Amino acid sequence: MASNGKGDGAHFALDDPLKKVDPQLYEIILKEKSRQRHGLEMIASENFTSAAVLQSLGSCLHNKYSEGLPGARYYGGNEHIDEVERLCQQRALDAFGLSSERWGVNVQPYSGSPANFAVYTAVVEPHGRIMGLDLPDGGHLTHGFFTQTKKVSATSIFFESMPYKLNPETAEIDYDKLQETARLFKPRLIIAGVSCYPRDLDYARFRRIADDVGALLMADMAHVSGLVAAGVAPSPFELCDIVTSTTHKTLRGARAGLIFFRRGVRSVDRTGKEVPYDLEDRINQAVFPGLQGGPHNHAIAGVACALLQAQTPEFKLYQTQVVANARRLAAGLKARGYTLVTGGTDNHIVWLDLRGTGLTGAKGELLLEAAAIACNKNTVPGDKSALNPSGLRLGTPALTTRGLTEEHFDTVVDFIDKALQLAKQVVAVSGVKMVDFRRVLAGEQFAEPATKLRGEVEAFAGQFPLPGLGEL
Ligand code: DSN
Repeated sequence: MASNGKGDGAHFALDDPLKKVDPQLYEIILKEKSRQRHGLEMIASENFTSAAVLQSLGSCLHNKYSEGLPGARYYGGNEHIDEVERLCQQRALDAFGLSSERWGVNVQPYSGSPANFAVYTAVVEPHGRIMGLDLPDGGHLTHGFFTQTKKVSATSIFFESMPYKLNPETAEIDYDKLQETARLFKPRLIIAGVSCYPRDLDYARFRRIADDVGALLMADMAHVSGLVAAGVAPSPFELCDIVTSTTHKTLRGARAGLIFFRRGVRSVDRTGKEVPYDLEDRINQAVFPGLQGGPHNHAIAGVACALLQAQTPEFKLYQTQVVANARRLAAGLKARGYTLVTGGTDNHIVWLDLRGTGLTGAKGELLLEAAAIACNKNTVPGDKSALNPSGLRLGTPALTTRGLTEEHFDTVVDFIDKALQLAKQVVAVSGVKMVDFRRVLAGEQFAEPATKLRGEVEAFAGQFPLPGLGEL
């Protein structure tokens, strides 16, 4: 429908559909749906959630305020909201094989970043010390990123953060150096978590380091929580005090966050007295009233539903395929001469190092986007600036949800290679400046090969169903 963007006039009925009330917005959503359907989604943190999760998100639960916890709310009318939240809590424990005697969970964080910040405010005093993997080495902003000139993340503004890094030789986490630095820095909290790292974490090593310096150990398993639930990646629960996660990446649920915290005995002191954990109240109070207001009950329902799905055999098969596809993607790219950070993958991430190709992450990302392949530029270990990264992060969760298997990823490798070869040809004409690269790519000289490649990708992607979506 053509649209003037103003709907059908000044009046609307509360039951009118979006298409009628707001055709401009409706059309934008349809365009995004088409982009998702006809492109290849390879952003490692994205996924396509199910119809049942989307239905929960669009439900009447959205309308309700419920500050507080189940059974202790600041608003009336919450008997069913309490049921939803308790169901979500129980399923979160079940999905990761946890007993409610040893673990509790807060399911109210709006997403992963607020979940992490809530933990810090709960267990670290203002300007207390935190250690996380440096962002250019694959860590997340919320793990404390700062530069020489700027405290970028609020974690580094309100707490003192000290990064640990990858070993430049192996590109794997430098645990020896982490131990050495931790002994000097004496952090209150160490974070074992990543945003771009294709290898399993050694939680036992993290635990030993945390114990050595008397720190709490928090895992941020946002990227791998689906793999953990399916048992295809190591579980952080046995060895950590606190575990946070988002719920919409490999876990494939609604967008939200979770904080798991230990209950029961933390240690036994020299006199034989048991020292209990004191995390539960601190963390619950940091989430509300410390940082958040009313929980997003529709999202909590969407997470509850995804956590039920995460306990099925289908989900285990899906996660096994996610990893198999990532391995095939890595092998295919290596066979074509590309360099991968760490040389391969254990999980859903493939980390491409473009140094030495004449390309940067931004140029690679732009050309892939022109070819309807979505991924993101990413620093690689050794990069001097997070603003001009030399790598690309690719992921398999979203395409695996659409049904792609290993042989389909051979075709995906072919498309990526074609796009990056084309990018090199563009650079040969444009030179290194991004502004010139954009201009030459958009110009006549490369219109035909770029359009042809995009057409091939769109025809390929269009064969695979996009789950979960009805009209929109
Ligand atoms: N977790 C980030 C990512 O990996 O894309 C977003 O915050």
